[in-house]
This record gives sequence, structure tokens and C-alpha cells, in this order.
Amino acid sequence: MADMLSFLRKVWELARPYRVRLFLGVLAGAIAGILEPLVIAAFTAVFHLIFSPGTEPLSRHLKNVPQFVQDAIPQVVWNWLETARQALAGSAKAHPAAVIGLVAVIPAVMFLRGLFSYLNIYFLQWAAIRAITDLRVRLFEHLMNLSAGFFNATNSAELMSRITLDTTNLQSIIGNATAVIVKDPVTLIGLLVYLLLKQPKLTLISMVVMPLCVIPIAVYGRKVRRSAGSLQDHYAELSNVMSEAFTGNRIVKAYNLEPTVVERFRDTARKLIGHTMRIVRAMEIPGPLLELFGAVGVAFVFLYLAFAGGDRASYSDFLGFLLAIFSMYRPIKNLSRLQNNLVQARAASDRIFELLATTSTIPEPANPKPLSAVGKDIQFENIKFAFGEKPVLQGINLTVKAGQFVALVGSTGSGKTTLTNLLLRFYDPQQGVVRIGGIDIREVSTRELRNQIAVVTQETALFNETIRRNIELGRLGVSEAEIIAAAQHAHAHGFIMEKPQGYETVVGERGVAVSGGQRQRIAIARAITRNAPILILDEATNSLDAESESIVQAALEELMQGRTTFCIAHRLSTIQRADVIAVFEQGRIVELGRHAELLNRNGVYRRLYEMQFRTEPEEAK
Ligand code: DGT
Ligand code: MG
Repeated sequence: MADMLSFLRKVWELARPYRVRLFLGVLAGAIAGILEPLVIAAFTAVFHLIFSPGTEPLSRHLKNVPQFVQDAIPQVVWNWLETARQALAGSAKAHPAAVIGLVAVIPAVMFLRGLFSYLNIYFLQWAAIRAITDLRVRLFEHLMNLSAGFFNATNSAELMSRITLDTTNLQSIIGNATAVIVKDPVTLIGLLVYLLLKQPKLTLISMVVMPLCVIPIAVYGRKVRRSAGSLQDHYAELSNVMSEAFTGNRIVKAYNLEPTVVERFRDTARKLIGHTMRIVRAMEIPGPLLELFGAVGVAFVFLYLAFAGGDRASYSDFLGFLLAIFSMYRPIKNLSRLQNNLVQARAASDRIFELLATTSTIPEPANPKPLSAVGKDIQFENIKFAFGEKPVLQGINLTVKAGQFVALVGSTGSGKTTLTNLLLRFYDPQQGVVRIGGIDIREVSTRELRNQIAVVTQETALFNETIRRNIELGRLGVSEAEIIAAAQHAHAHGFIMEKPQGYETVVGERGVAVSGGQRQRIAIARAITRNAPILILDEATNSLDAESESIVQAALEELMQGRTTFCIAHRLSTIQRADVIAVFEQGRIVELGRHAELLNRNGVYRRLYEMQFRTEPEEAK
């Protein structure tokens, strides 16, 4: 119960900016709810007037119309009703207009009820979709500010399903629920008051079985909650299967994995069946049960009338009574679903709010220091870092002077990329400090820090946009001339111009529409436009042929002028002129020095070097 309250409070927080429409929607719902008994009152009044206009005063005919409505009827209308009654008592043809007007009251009240029901749902949905859109944007924004570690640990397809599916669920459920939440209780109470006022005894008789209704509602509510949660999990899993299968479709094809993937999809999809059916049962069983209870109640009333006899009500009163009883089904049914709806909404929103509560493991400093990396040394002091148990980096001490060219070499998995990730503050080290110009990078806003760094990553990532845009993303708002100059430096201009659409070529999802080497050159152009004082090149030229590599290498070396550069390379030919070469082995820097020094040392570096240049070891000397 307390959970439910805190859930409703959160929903209210979301809806608060739209409270005016929300209020209008609630108001329209209340009016529509009140109009429901009035439809019946109007119906029975007209029925009574048509079948026994008699000589009784008008108020007798209107006895089913609540007093406050009667009081609100203006004298003109009253006179006109009286005219109609008299006409009906004699001949309807005497005053046809009055009679038609009288009968028209039924569609008129019906119209009003329909109109307000519509406004009720319209306004509430108006507020719901806006509140949900805000939530969606907030969720996405929140996720975008979470750390790299979070994205490593979380499945991206699952996140997508959170943002699209769970929020959509929440919206449709809230939309449905809000329509019910106001109108139906009002209708129900209105009808009940109407019935108790007019036919207290019959009403109570018909209600004896009503308490039984609580049972199915309570029983199914719990089941729905569990199934709704599992449904969401399975949908997330389904998106995951799909996203892997679609993005990895080349491997799926090459290895004939289609049946395997389809099988996995089928298994996951089938898991949805059981839970969906449980929800269907929970939603659909209470309805007919309630109708059954209602019918049993009415049957009791007939039995009472048949056996007790006595004060049998007049036809029209009894008609009104029956109409009112049957009109109560729909709101009761809706209210019984409401509980299930709310339970499902909570299951959907629990996850959303859970995500929103996730805090970044890379905290932003409260009072960030300004940072300009130009001319500043970079220091890694006694760094220790682990993703899990086993340290990926330990005892790292490395000072890089401003403008130096540092090469990080070493076997695969030895922690080179991870070290640059620490500089980018994708993660914080468990021990030790990274400083730029003496300032701990944790005291600088990540935004400002990353503004100082241009990076070409190992897995070149392009966005599914034009080449121009991909280059421009290095620094938003750069001029056309700069984009072209960057592309020329990256040795990309030539192949770009050969494409029919030139710079407007769309590179496809993750750059599939351009070759690996082209992708890499676009990424280098992007790094060039960034024009940042620190440069990280992680295997930046590994996809290029020897000729392009040497040209791009020349361009990169030009770019390195005056910038502090971290260059990770497996091909040692590209880093021989580095100011410092750091040799990594199992998370430690085992050798540090210039090319010639390291060769002379006869250690790890020399071994690596000789393996690559086995055919021409002479050259090394
Ligand atoms: P490379 O690119 O193959 O030459 O290797 P490095 O030296 O760039 O290796 P690095 O720094 O990417 O990875 C070092 C170790 O850390 C390796 O054992 C894999 C592990 N590792 C890297 N990234 C993650 C991650 O996101 N999560 C976990 N759990 N482990 C990671
Ligand atoms: Mg790497």
C-alpha cells in the first residue's frame, strides 16, 4: 500500500506540469459520471410521461430526477414540459414540437455524457503522453550521463526496451486507468445514491452478493503483478536477441547460424505466452463474474417481488431500477481492471525509476576546476585499476611532458586501451591519480576534460549519418573548409570525392557502407577537426594498407606537432620516433624509454621488435 502511494506520488510528479489539463480531464470525468444516472432519470421520466401522462402534476413524473436537477430546470423548460405532458394526455399532435423536444432530452443527455466522456479521456491522455515523453527524455538524458562502466555492464537492447516499451506501457496503462479513476467511481456512487433513494429495499436485496466481487479482484491482482514484471523482462530479452541478430547478421549468415538464432528467438517469444495469458485471465475473468453476481442480485429482486408481493413498484420505477443496476456493471468491471492496470503500471515504472536512480560511478566535482591542457604535463601516479577481481593495471607511473609523443606497446590485453580510458575518465582508478598540469582530473568536469582530448578508438565508431556530419562531430560548428582540410590530412578526401554523393554519403549503421580503412580515415578526420591539445590514437592506422598508412602516418605526425599524443600501436614501425615508448605486460609498464634504448636493453621490446622484423633485424641496429 505504501509502495502504491509512493508510485502514485511519482506519477503525480510527472504529471504536475500538465495539471491544468489534468484537472479539466478530471472535471469532465466527474461530469460524465454524474450524467450517467441522469440518462436513466431522463429515460424513465420520458417513459413515464409517454405511457401514463395522466393528470398527475409534472413533479410526479420527474420523481426519478434528483431534486437538485429539478431545481435547476428553468421555468421556461418547466412550462414546456408541462405543455408536452398535457399534449400527451390529450393528443400528441396538439403540440408536436413540445413532444419532440421532450423525447429529444434522451439523446441530448446522452450527447452530453458522450462529450464529457470524450473530453475526460482526451485531456487525461493529453497530459499522459506529455508526462511520459518528459519521462522518456529524462531517462535517456540520465542514461547518457552515466559512466562507461554502466554501459559495459548493461545490455543496450534492454535499455532500449526500457525507454520505448516500458514507457509506452506506462502511458497506455495510465491513460486507461485515468479514464476509469475519476468517471467510474462518480458514476457508481451516483447510481448507488439514486438507487438507494428510490428503491432502498430492492437495491439492498440486489447487492447481497456484491461483496463476493472482491475475491476475484484480490486473487488476480497479485498474479498480474508477477506476470507483468516477467513480461517486461522477456520483452527486453527479445529485443536483445533481435539486436544481436540484426547487427551481427553477417556473422549469422557466414556461419549458417540462422536456425540457431531463430530457435533462440522462438524460445524467448514463447516465454511471453504464459505470462500474457495469465494477464488476459486476470483481466477478463472478473468481468463476467461480476455480471453473474449482478444477475443473481436481480434474480433475488424478482424472487422478492414474486413472493413478498405487496409494494410492487410501478413499471417505470422498476425499469429505472433495472437500468441503474445494469449500468453499474461497466464501472464496477472497469474498477476491477483498474487494480490490475495499476499493478502493471508499477511493474513497468519500477524499472524506469530504478534506472533513474542509478548514479554515475564517475561523479562530477561539486566545484569543478578550470582546465586547459595546452602545455601541461600528464601524470599517471601509482595507478591501480580492475574491472573485477583481477587488476587490469597496477603500479602504473608515467609522466608525459607537454607535447610529447608517447607510444604504448605490448601484447594484446595488457591494458593499453584501459590506460587511455582512465585519461578520458571513462573509469576512475581504484588507486592512484591521473593529473593534467598537476590537477587531479577528478576535480575537473568531465565535459571540460574530454574537450581537451581527441581520440581515434580501436573499433572505429561512426554514426549513421553523412561523412560530413561524422567529421563535423569532432567539433560542432566547424566550417566547410576545415572539414575538407581535415579530410585531406586524413587522406580521406580522395575516396570521399570518388563516391557519387561525396561528403553527403551516408555511412550506414556503425559505418557499414564504407570500408574498414575508409572508416578509420573518417575517424581520423574527425579527430583532426577536434583540434585538441591531447591526442589518443588507438591503433588508428591498423586497417590501412602500407601505402595509405605511411601517408596517413605522415599526416598524423604533422597533427601531433605541439600536442601530447598517446599512440597505441602493434606495428612498431609507426612509433620508432616516439619520445617515450611504454611497454606493457599484464597491466604493468615493464620497460620505458626511447626506441634505441629499449632495443639495447635486450628485453621485451626487443623481442617484440624482432618478431616483427625477423627478416631484416640488421635495420634495427
Ligand atoms: P589490445 O587492444 O588487444 O592490444 O589490448 P589492450 O592492451 O588495449 O587491452 P585493454 O586495455 O583493452 O584490456 C585489458 C584487460 O581488461 C583485458 O584483459 C580485457 C579487460 N577489459 C577491457 N575492457 C573491459 C571491460 O569493459 N570490462 C571488463 N570486465 N573487462 C575489460
Ligand atoms: Mg586496445
